[in-house]
Amino acid sequence: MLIKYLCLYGIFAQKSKIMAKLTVYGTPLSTYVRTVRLLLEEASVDYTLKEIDIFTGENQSPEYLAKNPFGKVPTLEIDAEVVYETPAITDYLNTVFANQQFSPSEPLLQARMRQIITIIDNYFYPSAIGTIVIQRLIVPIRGGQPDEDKIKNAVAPAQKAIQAIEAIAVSSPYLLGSQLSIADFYLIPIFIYLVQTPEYEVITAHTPKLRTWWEQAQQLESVKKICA
Ligand SMILES: N[C@@H](CCC(=O)N[C@@H](CS)C(=O)NCC(=O)O)C(=O)O
Repeated sequence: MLIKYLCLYGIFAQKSKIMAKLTVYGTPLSTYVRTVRLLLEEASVDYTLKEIDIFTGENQSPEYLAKNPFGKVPTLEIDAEVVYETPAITDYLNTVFANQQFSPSEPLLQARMRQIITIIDNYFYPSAIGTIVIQRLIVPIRGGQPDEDKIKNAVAPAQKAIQAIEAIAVSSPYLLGSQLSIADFYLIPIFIYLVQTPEYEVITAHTPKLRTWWEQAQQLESVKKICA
């Protein structure tokens, strides 16, 4: 009976994988959009990317706000259903299209994955991307001067966050061991930008495991394709 159920589930999952029409709305440069696209790429799932340019305010258009009231990217459309917030999108895709392969089955490792994602969301992204990367890489492109005080104040929180991740990550070769997980898909897009800033060296000075992890992670074909 169980085998029959599993077979039927497998057929259903396979069918929905073939039949569902997936659309990712977002800016290709966004780290969160890249998190979702890395998962889709690693799972070999077909999808359409509809560009929403956060730099021109397209994310605040009435059409986009009707899909995502917070005006953030990414948003995922599955046929007529809309899902926003990256943790919900990645959980859904991992379950329906990847047979949970991007989430460790061992409970403690699963907790570690959630911890890393939450540390990134709450502490690492705001300091590393929200301040350092924006000030160092985006502000000058738009003709402005980086705010050195803001950058200076963001280094310690970024360091604290990355050291907390170092303390709980396995990092051989991926954050939670031998298999890529959603945590890798979160951290890779941030490192892509952070390494381009002079602050990278000091922020990662005490995270040797993550520096080694990064050497490996940046070699992935999916990373070369999505984060180029
Ligand atoms: N909580 C959201 C955060 C997404 C987010 O912050 N996306 C950024 C781009 S990386 C964004 O939409 N920024 C545009 C804005 O804030 O106006 C999620 O998990 O999806």
